Amino acid sequence: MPQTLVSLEATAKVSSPCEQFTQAFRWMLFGRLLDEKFATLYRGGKIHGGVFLGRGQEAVSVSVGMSLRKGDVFAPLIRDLSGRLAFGEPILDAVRTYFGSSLGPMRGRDGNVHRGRPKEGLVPMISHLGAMIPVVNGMLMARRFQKREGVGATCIGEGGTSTGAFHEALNQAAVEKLPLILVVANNQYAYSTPSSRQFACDDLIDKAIGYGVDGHAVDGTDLTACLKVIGGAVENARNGAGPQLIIAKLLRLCGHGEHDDAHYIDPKLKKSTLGRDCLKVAEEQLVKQNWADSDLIDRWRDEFHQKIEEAVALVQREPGPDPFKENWQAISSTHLVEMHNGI
Ligand SMILES: Cc1ncc(C[n+]2csc(CCOP(=O)(O)OP(=O)(O)O)c2C)c(N)n1
Repeated sequence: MPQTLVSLEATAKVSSPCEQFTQAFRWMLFGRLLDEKFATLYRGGKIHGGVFLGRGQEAVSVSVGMSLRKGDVFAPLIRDLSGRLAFGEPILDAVRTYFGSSLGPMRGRDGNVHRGRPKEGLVPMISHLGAMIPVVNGMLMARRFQKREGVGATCIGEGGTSTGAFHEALNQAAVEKLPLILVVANNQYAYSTPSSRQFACDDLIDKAIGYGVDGHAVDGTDLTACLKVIGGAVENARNGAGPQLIIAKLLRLCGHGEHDDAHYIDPKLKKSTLGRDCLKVAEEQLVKQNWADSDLIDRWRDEFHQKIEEAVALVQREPGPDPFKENWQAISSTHLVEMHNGI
């Protein structure tokens, strides 16, 4: 396997604001371009099943992935391709899963986003609607019993906050003072349901008071703010402050999935500050600060396009799963049991 395809670069922790911002922008750009490739392949009939994009949510997602360390837990949702990459997921895991390659982490059994590397703290997704919060709680409780360190982060949409799983798990995390970072991307729509039909409090951040946890509001279109607020919340959880609820406001800049044309999104919202594209905002900041110029950004774009094309070309030649040789019973599959050892 070409080494360049393992991952973009080491998730080394960076110190200066310039280094941190630049690295975050590169992950955002890489995630955006990979998402766009999946959308193109889907439209060309090359990917079966759903394709779900994180367009407009990359600043939030990358800030979560970059704030975590080795030994932490990350349970990403469907819009977190950028955050997965920043956390250290190899690009090939994403491409192999979408193409159903038997060499992928789910061995061709999943069509899109329910992949992970549990041993490395990257939890395979069960559902978008609250199910991952109790899973992260359980992993954090296990770590506590084993006297191991580490925090756990997961993301959810504002629609997911209406579920029982969200309520039960956030309440449990609060009572147990777990180092849970729960990031809500309030992208204004749960599929086609607007947030006015989702919750009746003035702002979702008010829920932090009800659960007795720290709450942080952030502009999800502003990378600088996301790095600061999400990074700060992760450090709070690491230092024993208990669960951290973050509400990031933004707008979903795509359909729920690529099968959805998002015709229902209010045009006024698209023109508002919520509708800003976080990638464009970050690019403008990068240039304004003299941390990069448009030539350098174009070179990064070319570099990522090349990595993506190489990965797609490689995976297209890989075989799908052979049902005569596979043991596909989830509970008894040795592969999955092995993957879960040591959590
Ligand atoms: C029980 C259940 N009902 C419906 C769905 C289909 N579904 C998946 S995600 C979703 C909307 C989620 O909205 P939100 O939580 O706001 O997240 P977003 O998609 O905006 O990121 C729906 C209706 C599902 N997966 N499970």
